[in-house]
Amino acid sequence: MKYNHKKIEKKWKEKWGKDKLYQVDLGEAKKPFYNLMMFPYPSAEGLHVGNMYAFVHSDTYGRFMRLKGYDVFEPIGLDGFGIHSENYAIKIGEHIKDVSIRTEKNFYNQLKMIGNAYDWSRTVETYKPEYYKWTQWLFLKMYEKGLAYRKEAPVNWCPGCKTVLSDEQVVDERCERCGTKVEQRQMEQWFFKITDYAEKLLGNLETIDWSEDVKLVQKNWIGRSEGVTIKFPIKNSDKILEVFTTRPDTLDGCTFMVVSPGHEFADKNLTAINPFNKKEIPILTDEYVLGDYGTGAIMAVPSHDERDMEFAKKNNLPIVDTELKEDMIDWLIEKGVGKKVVRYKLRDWCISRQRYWGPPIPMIECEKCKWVPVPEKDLPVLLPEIDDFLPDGSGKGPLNKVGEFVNTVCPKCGGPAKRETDVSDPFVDSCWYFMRYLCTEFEDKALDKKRLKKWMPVDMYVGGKEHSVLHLLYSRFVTMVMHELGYVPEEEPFKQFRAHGLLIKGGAKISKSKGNIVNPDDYIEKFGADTVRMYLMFLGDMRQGGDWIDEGIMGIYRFLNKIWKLNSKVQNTNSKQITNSKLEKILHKTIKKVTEDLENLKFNTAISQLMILANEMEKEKELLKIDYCKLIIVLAPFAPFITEELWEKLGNKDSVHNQEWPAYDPKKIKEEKFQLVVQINGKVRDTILAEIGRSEKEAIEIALQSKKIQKFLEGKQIKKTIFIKDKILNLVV
Ligand code: ANZ
Ligand code: ZN
Repeated sequence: MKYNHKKIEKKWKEKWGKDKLYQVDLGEAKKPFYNLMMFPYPSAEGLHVGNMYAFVHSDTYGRFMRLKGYDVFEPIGLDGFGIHSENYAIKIGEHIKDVSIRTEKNFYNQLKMIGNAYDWSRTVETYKPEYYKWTQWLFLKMYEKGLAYRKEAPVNWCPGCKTVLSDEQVVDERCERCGTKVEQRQMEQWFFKITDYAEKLLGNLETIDWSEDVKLVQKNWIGRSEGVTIKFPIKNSDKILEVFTTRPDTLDGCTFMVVSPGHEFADKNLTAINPFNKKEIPILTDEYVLGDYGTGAIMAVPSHDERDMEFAKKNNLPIVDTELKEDMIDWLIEKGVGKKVVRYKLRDWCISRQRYWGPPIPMIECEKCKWVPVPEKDLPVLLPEIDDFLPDGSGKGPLNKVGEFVNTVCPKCGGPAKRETDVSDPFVDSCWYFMRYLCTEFEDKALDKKRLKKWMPVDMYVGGKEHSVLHLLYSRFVTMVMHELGYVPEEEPFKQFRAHGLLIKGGAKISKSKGNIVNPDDYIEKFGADTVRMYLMFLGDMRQGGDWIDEGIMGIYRFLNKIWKLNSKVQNTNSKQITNSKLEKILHKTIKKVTEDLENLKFNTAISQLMILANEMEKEKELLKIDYCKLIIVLAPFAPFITEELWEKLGNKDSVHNQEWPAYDPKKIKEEKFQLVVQINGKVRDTILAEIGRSEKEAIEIALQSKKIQKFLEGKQIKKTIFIKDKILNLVV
């Protein structure tokens, strides 16, 4: 029978579903292993092959851990709320609600096709009320803890998406979503106080096993800086202007001061006094000084600082050299004008979005009581169904146009009040989803402490590094807060995180605009999911990414056909069992290599080794069933469908995915060469590298070719030889 991937994959998809093969009893599991992959956000009709790239690596790892005896929990869901999905719906001119229903079906069908070991009983979709009810609850918890607050501040405004963005969503001054250049607008918004956790977010980086480059990006983003604040008295006043500097030793070179445009001293033409030399210096205003870093004011030292120099030249301000060389800090502290401080670049997380497709922020503004949180019992604050969901750029979200939604009563005093009409940033949805997966059956609470104690932190998380300071930083922050509230056992959500590289095609990023989209469905149809999976993993090291080449997939397809045909070489149990030592060795070497490679997420080299083994087996007339079975098990994480079918054909009743990962015997992986020790009359005269398994006759021939041995034997007769196989040859003369 030929390898018919369509029939096989359909059959097992159904059977696995029926048998609930990949469902884990989260309450009872003995050896929990939480294998997580970043859930996708639908911004098109379906998944592209780049999404699949990350998923199959992660799944193969999870399947490996499963065979190693762990109760592997591998969930999936959809990050369907948010601007990505909404912008797509607007583009194709359909309502986001209809688009979501359709894409959910498509995404889940595709995810089933690729054969990942997902627990389909615990999916999470961020736009379902049963999920976002708890996202709103999370907001309330933040609010109760004083970590959610409102302030007017200059915020990033995207004219394309017509909403504000967080700092993390602005990349090179452009919107991370649509690429439009971001403007600054002064607006009142909701913020999460992530800055309170700056120190912990930085310090804990030492304790987690993450890709180093991702840790470095977080470290720089948090941006710790040690410096001093210095008080400058204002002339003829009891006011002072405080600055933050990392260079107090340049104080004598400070010839003017600059405040940010939002500063209370902005545009006031004040004069300050340099506390070191008592010289009078002007206070100017310019936007090169940031309002929300340090104190929003600087001491300008044009002789040492480039920006200050530029500003001084432009405005004809004095420039003097500095002479202070010693550390000024002690002097400043002694005089009571300076204080050591630590500052962070990290700013609070702006979470308000003037858009439709997100969870309404559960706050109510009462004329009398001001801002009042929606009581927990009234959650969820349902997102009203409206036809006109387009953002209008007014600075208010589309919900502001829905009277029945906006007008409400104050939960505190019962008086007239208005609902907040902004929705929260989609990154609020995704900063805690991995905890909800574990608790989907609890309808009366977001998080179950006992459950989280058993399963958190996530054991292995695989995903893209583009989320280094977005999702990955926010998740750490929120988990820290949930830890303080007693829900999560540890502060850190992800014990291990590994970033994967990008999948490209023909040297370019796969994108619609480049016209090089690879639709995984077509390839799955033609070659099967097993081939697509293995090809994606064979393209290169996961961390580096890979270049998809259409022709390349044939190699993997042929390999799986070879595996299929090997089945016909398997001895029936009646024939004699002869161990083939050469094959046995390659088999054990393969188990060793695949084990170690999978432990290190080196999928591509593991596949190469499996190919070597398959080629060796192909040379044999007959194969021992036990050997072939081992091959099938170690191949199973990579190609779950074909291995399951072959496993059944071998007469097994239980799933191949419930077997035990085979052990290898180190003794069977002996070196192929050895050092032949050649003695003459019991004295070592040479050691020669030789292949193992040489006979006595062959060993003598090898010895006689050695120049050293020839010298000792000159004019002598070999009377006797003593030979220990693969060790010593002693010539008696
Ligand atoms: C005097 C000076 C002399 C400075 C010198 C630097 C070099 P980091 O390391 O990034 O923390 N600064 C302080 N607050 C600022 C703000 N709100 N906006 C813009 N610049 C600000 O840098 C700290 C330095 O950045 C501070 O030290 C201050 O300039 C400037 F030769 O003070 B310095
Ligand atoms: Zn009120």
